Amino acid sequence: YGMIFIETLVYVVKEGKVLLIRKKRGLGAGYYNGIGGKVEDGENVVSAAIRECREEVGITPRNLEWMGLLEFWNYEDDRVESVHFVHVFLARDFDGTPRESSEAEPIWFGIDEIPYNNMWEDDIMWLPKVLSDKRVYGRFEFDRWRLIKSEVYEVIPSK
Ligand code: 6U4
Ligand code: NA
Ligand code: NA
Repeated sequence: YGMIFIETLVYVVKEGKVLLIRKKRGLGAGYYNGIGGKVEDGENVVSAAIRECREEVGITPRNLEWMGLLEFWNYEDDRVESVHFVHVFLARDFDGTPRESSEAEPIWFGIDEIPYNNMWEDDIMWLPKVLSDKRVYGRFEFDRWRLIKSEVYEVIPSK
């Protein structure tokens, strides 16, 4: 059985623009993505999300809104190679000024100019919902990093 990872993904939205990073290394290098990474020992999900924002682009998000959970199941033939549980957050304000790091280059995009063609293939299935303030649950299966199955749901808020 493969490894299980708990990860974070933060979308900073301000003045009609969203802050993405162009990842310089690791999983998804060259793609645009939200800011994030693995939750480490002794951290909770929110503190990991804040730490990744500081490490990758030098900003501190002010108020993280939890927007959902994504599961990425990566298969190699019939074997599960890894499973990623990714907690997605929105931040509408932040402290600091975005700066480049060894991991990432920060770039602002208009909400209607998000470069989905240079992002993970699943992003277009759920990110528009998150950016219109809907919570999501998604489950995606990849075979050697090719998307083979996807399910996306909007989470109904409880009264
Ligand atoms: P290291 O260098 O090990 O600390 P780290 O930045 O913690 O790496 P990495 O590079 O494995 O993590 O990247 C994890 C990030 O990639 C998480 O923020 C979630 C994101 N991610 C993975 N698959 C994704 C997908 N299909 N769509 C998406 N984000 C994905 O939008
Ligand atoms: Na990271
Ligand atoms: Na990390």
